[in-house]
Amino acid sequence: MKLVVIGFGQCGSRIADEFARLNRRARTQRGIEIVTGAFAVNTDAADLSGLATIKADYQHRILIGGRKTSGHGVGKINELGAEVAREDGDKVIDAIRTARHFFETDAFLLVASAAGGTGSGAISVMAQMIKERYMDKPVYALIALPFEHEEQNEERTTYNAATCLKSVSTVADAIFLIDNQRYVRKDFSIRNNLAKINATIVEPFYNLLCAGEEKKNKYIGAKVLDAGDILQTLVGWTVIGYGKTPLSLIKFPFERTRDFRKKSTETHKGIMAMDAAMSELSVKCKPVDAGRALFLLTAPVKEMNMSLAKELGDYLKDIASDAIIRNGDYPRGGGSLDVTVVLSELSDVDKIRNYYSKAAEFIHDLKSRQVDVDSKRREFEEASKNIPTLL
Ligand SMILES: Nc1nc2c(ncn2[C@@H]2O[C@H](COP(=O)(O)OP(=O)(O)OP(=O)(O)O)[C@@H](O)[C@H]2O)c(=O)[nH]1
Ligand SMILES: [Mg+2]
Repeated sequence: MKLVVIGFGQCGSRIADEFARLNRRARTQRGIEIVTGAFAVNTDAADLSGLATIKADYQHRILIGGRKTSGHGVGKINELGAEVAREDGDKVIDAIRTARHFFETDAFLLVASAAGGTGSGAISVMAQMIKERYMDKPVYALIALPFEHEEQNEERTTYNAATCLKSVSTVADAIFLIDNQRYVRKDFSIRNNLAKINATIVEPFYNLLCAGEEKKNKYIGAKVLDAGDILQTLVGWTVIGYGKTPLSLIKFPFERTRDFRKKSTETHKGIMAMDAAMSELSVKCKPVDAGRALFLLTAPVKEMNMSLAKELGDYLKDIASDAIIRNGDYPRGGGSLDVTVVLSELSDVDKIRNYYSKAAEFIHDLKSRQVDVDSKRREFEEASKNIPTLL
């Protein structure tokens, strides 16, 4: 599957940059393309120049809102992010057409954080513009949710998240949810941590996007998971997970014989990888709430067999009992057995529901606070009523 990836704001741009890096890896390791164009859009000129892989010209690193923000961001006011996108969105639409193999693109992936200003505000406006312009291609969003400490310290964070998620859910065909907090690794410095987090966020997409693009026979699975399967799976709220089991983990003396024990070992490794993928889902959710799901098994060809794929399918069906499940196998890789899982069409996500109710409280508090402020101001002005001015 081939994507045009467009990042908005600081977080979105960095993750889009990571997708550009993923494409470079696919090209050098596997000789295939998975990203037909990568773009970064921001109101902050300095952030754009800090990217590594996205082409460093004004058509790929696109500055918007120059007049309103003088290139310094919108300071977490996502209404301003949305306004700037409405005014300058055409710059992005024009740039997309320059993507090298644009006609081969299967879908758009728009990326932003929910809690900032630029990305949070711009992503839904741009999703709408792109959908109107390119009606035949689905538009997906990938949204990074704030860290716990950001939610605790700042009401605006929750408010931005709620308005961003609601808006984007009304226009995008599917929304990948990414909970930053679940990617925290305490032993890295913040800068490295974000870089590490971004690499971990995009990793599950590598095999998923590559599997259907392989041209060489030996890398084509018994059941290929191609763009069609992915497009059919992605609807509404979506999470993604990825797990791997090293193949050297469990060694039996009869490793090379095709006996029962070998088969059950493989199945065991497969289930372990799927378990890892399910416990590393990008946002906590209940698999029974999924209406659609897919899994991809990636492993060296000698490690795969039909019963393994069937066992994994049964296993997923047990925990995501209401989902239509699609699957595929991808004979690639060396030392591990990898499983990518996508759960989509989720009917409920606790975390989002929480944002909605907290933001509603915040709006209510804000209104009553405003009434207090107004009456205090009136009293204050009243006190100066009989004082002459010098102007
Ligand atoms: N995963 C991830 N999250 C990030 C990254 N950079 C910022 N964030 C998160 O994104 C949110 C802040 O949004 P930004 O993307 O920095 O904001 P922006 O869209 O540039 O908007 P303004 O700076 O307000 O104009 C916070 O929740 C951060 O934790 C990143 O590189 N990776
Ligand atoms: Mg910014």
